[in-house]
Amino acid sequence: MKGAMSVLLSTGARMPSLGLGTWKSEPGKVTAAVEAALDVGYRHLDCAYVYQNENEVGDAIQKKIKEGVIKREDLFVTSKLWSTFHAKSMVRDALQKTLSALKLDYLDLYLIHWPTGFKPGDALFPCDDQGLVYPSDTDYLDTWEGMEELMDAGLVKAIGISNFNHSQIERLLNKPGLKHKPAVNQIECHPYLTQEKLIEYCHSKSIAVTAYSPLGSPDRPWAKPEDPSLLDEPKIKEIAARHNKSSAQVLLRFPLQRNLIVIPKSVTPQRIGENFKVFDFELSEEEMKEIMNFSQSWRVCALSSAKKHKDYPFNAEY
Ligand code: NAP
Ligand code: SBI
Repeated sequence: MKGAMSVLLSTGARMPSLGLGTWKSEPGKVTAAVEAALDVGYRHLDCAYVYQNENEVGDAIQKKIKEGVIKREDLFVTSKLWSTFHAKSMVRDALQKTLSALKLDYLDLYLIHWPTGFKPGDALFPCDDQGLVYPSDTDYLDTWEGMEELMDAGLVKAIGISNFNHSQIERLLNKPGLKHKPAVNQIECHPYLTQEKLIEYCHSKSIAVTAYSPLGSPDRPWAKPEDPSLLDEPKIKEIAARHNKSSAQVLLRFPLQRNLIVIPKSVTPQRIGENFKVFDFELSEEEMKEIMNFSQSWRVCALSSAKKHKDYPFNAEY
């Protein structure tokens, strides 16, 4: 099998192009899933405080370091600052919670999970009776200063953003006194939401792009029977059969050939193995175009409860 791929970040570090997603991975299943992933060669884990399973992810990392399967320095661990911790004064404590749950002394990448700050407190989505989130009065430019301090303290090797649109990134890049540029923007990206303009903009600014929900997130809690399903698309199945691969493998190869990083989630050991076998085949230019043609601006993660927030990212075209 050909070796796994990586992307060079603006910090000079390399980020493995394929990582294991952990949103919705139940605490009772995620330790075994991460162990299985590390055993078959994954070296990149995508975590977040809001997933409420970082402690169990950390158990697996510890176990595999103790067993000698991996060394900390060979692993790339990402986590994300949740929206209730956007006040600059809260950023360091939020990171410390994540580091102690993961049982690590640094992260490879820490992202602002959403540009939208929410009211601080125990509720992760503090909502009114209409279901709309209570915003905080924070500005993500101040949050960014808190992130920069983590870099300077050596607690994180790189900082980045997630779910930021083009104008929000531009505003961040133009921030007076900016000390560290975002290394990565993590965004939803799959054949129903191909994100050409945002990806081109990020790459033009040397910001690497991670594609989330690459399989269309079939286990998203708000899935409806009438929603489109990437894994069931006949054309994807046809391309997969041509290469003797599964539809999931085609959906993962697609972003890799666009120089993206991709983070499929699974808690099923067989699928975890299958999803890693994507470095030994190539989609033709024609097939890439065919897959790109599925584009229909369909989002898994619209964060609709925050659509009235001043920093809601998805009202803009890109
Ligand atoms: P996804 O990776 O597109 O899909 C996960 C679903 O696909 C699970 O139901 C999984 O089932 C199934 N699956 C995995 N491999 C499969 C295979 N080979 N064949 C058939 N089914 C397969 O969805 P996602 O979890 O939304 O996105 C991936 C990761 O991106 C997340 O876990 C998270 O780390 C990150 N993310 C970030 C954000 C953000 O705001 N930054 C938002 C969404 C996601 P089983 O687990 O049952 O095997
Ligand atoms: C959660 F833990 C709960 C809800 C939720 O909805 C939006 C999408 C999201 C997120 O913010 N990041 C994810 O990976 N999924 C999420 C996570």
